[in-house]
Amino acid sequence: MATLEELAQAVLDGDETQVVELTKSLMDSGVDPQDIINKGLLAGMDKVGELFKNNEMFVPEVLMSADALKAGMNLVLKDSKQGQVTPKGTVVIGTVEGDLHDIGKNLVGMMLESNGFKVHDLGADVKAEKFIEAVKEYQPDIVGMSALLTTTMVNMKTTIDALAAAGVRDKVKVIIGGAPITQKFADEIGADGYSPDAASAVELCRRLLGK
Ligand code: B1M
Repeated sequence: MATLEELAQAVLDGDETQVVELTKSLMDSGVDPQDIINKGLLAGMDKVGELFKNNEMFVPEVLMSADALKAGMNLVLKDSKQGQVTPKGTVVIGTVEGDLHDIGKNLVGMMLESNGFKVHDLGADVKAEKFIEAVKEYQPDIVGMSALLTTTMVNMKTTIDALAAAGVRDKVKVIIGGAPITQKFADEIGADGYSPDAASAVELCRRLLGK
């Protein structure tokens, strides 16, 4: 039987085919999807982060690991999404301007979808104007912003200010997250909520909408 350690290693190796095979095998064996995500897929990505930080892994390899991670996540979340009908709420999500990191944001979006939310993903490097357009077009309950860089997290405040200037701030709840983000920062910039990971982002959205 496939193991979670093998899955983590396959993510680290950036071996998408292997990740897909191992994820399927673990799912077929009845392993808890949260364990497949946290102890397999994300455990592998944590190791990638360490090696990247120490200059032992470089951008092309990191991107291969990211693709492999995404392939595995898609399988697990697609499975848990089946059978859902009425959306619990609508969320517009994006990574803020200047920031290309989209893995965590994608994960949050996928977890929200798999828990019954309708998600409009604006992608990465999203300017404030694009968030405003999306709020007007989709009329979401929640706007979610992600940032992974200390240099781009300031654009969360820029976006909140722009939403206010456009007269739509009070129509939505704003939630933020990403590795450098804290509750203190969320309070400082006037966000309605912060969550440290994808699972608690789902809880936060439920709480904010009273669901
Ligand atoms: Co970049 N990078 N990177 N990188 N990268 C970091 C973030 C860094 C910490 C690495 C390091 O030096 N240790 C560092 C930031 C330092 C800082 O600002 N403090 C860094 C840097 C410096 C850079 C560049 C500047 C490097 C360079 O070019 N010199 C450059 C910047 C490019 C840009 O954005 N303009 C860069 C580029 C890249 C790649 C393109 C190679 C790639 C991104 C690929 C992609 O996303 N498509 C990349 C990656 C992969 C990383 C690391 C290794 C992994 C990030 C990741 O995906 N983690 C990262 C090191 C690390 O974090 N250990 C690093 C897995 C992901 C699931 O976690 O995104 O934290 P995370 O998301 C979590 C939570 O934070 C939370 O939930 C998620 C799931 O649990 N969350 C939310 C996230 N968003 C949320 C939103 C919410 C709620 C929760 O509500 C809306």
